Amino acid sequence: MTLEAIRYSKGKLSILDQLLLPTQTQYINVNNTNDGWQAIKKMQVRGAPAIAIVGCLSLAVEMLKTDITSSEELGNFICERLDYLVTARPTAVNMGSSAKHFKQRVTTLLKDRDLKVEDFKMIIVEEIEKMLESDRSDNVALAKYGAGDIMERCTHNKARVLTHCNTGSLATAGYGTALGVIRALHEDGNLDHAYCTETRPYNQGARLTAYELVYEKIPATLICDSMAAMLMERKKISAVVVGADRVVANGDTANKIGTYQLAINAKYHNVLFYVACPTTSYDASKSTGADIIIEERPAEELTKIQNIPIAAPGINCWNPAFDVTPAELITGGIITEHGVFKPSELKHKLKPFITKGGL
Ligand code: RI2
Repeated sequence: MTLEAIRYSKGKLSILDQLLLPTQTQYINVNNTNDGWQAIKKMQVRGAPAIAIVGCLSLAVEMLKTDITSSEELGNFICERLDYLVTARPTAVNMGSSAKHFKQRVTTLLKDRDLKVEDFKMIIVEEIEKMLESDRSDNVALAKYGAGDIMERCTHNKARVLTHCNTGSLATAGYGTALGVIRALHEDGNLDHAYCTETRPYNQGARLTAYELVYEKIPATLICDSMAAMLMERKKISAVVVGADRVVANGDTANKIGTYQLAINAKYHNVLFYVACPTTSYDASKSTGADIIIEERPAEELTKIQNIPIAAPGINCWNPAFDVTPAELITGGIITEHGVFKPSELKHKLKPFITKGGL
């Protein structure tokens, strides 16, 4: 059985509270978009694809409870709730793209004067529900491409891979992106060892990725973020594979803080550096990483762990949650469900798969 971050059956949504992992496994109900917004903001659910899926499913759950009788009113309600959900966290593109896509669907469906309000509602709800399965199958396809490329290009018989943050079943609808690549290498008997960083300040690596690796019985070792250069120098790492919160047109990539320094380290040590990016995490509307808004989170995430103070009281803190890795450092390539591409070819290669609505 694989880990399930998101549980959904028609009109019922619950999520694994990721703030309590790894010590407690507790699901919480998400009954409406207010609950969805809170869960995303507090990071009870996190990871770029999972944020959009839970946000949209929270809307589906709420829609199924509404008794709005006019299509115009329902359309306004959907659009207003989508705009609200986008405000929870700014850096990952996925919720924003989903909102754009479903708002465009609302506009299109409202043009059909014969469409009954109940049918309008069910079309949107069912399209949202499909996000779960398509995210999972995209991740499986992406992981196979990534594992294949690493084995073709690495000089070792089996790969030793370093990853950062959490990009597994807990960050997605299932299988994972960068962690999916590690999973695929392992399933094919091609993984020598996986290394995961702690991922300070919020420890998604130590709490979540390490949990998934142990759960899946994948041979793995945890390191502090500050050990990455030493690891690359001493442990014959074949590749670094990380996820993405937003990859823009030129290939610049926003991902968890600390990704940029891993890419610099990888370049220095001649280690292939890959970004796993399902098309839903690609943003063609922004040209370079300078256009990406970087979320800054509360100082307490640095100064406390599980509410226990670990820093000198009164010290100033800066807590950007993400950094931008320049495309030129992505030496392995950008792994998508359609293949592995150089950052410079991404725009052209993904063009056929991007619809106007953003998904
Ligand atoms: P995929 C996470 O951010 C990390 O940046 C991680 O790389 C990404 O989301 C996972 O999403 P946070 O939400 O890479 O934990 O799987 O702040 O797309």
